Amino acid sequence: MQRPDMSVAVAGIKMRNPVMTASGTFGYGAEFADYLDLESIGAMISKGLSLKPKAGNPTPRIVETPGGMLNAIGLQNVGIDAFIEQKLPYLKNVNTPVIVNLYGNTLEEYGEVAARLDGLSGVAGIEVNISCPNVKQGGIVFGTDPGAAQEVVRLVKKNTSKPMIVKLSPNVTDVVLMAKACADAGADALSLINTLTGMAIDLERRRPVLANVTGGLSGPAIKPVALRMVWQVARAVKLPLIGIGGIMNGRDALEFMLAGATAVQVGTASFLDPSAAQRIAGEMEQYLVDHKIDSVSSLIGALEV
Ligand code: ORO
Repeated sequence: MQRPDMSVAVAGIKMRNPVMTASGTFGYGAEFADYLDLESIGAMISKGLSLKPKAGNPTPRIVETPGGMLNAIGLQNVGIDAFIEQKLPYLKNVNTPVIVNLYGNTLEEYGEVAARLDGLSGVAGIEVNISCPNVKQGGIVFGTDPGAAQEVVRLVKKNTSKPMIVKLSPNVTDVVLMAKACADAGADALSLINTLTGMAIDLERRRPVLANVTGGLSGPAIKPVALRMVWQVARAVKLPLIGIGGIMNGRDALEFMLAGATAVQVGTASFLDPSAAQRIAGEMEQYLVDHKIDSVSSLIGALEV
């Protein structure tokens, strides 16, 4: 048998396989080059970038929890100009699509960051973060209100000709409502889910573990929630979806595709195993070989209910 066709496309971004690296878990790409072949994965997504550099929240800002971890990084990043000058030149020499995750402290800032990236070669698309749970301004403020989300999506759309993915928050009552709002406002694809707001307590010190008190929960603990949300959104919205949430191996990734995702993002797994994204793509391919399936795209939304 020939090797299965692992390629997929999300909003015109062609990928050799469905495995992308989730924002904030893969640095700016180069940091991982010693651990995996950057040309073995589907796409890379940068840490969320803002107009100005940002130091993030005070430490401690990461803690392990049962089946997962909490983070409260606070969107630390080098700023969009430093990314373009210092990080992008390296990435341009890697034959893998680069998607830039971006956010704004204000509505206008979202538009401004998107505008700086427009027309730049080496940027295959953008992912708009309206779902960071760890900052007071920006992020989730726009991701829990359908009207506010639409304002961001419309403004970014006006400022970019690149494919626009919008990253949704699970910290809402009705994720389908948010997905529809973003679709109506012009999103080209949706990624879901960002982390679930949680907290950890140090009993002896009677204090929260994280300096920020709360953080975003990720890892296998959230996979069932993420699968449910991808499945619900897939039934309600026509856009391509990118599934995220506790994907540790190829089987997890394929479950997201059955639920309706065209591609997946690997995040927390890269902290345990920095080569996880490459390994997961290989495991997906092996599943197809073992089950005599010719193309991974035939599994998208193929769940029988
Ligand atoms: N953490 C998350 O869990 N999601 C985000 O979008 C951003 C952060 C962070 O920088 O704290």
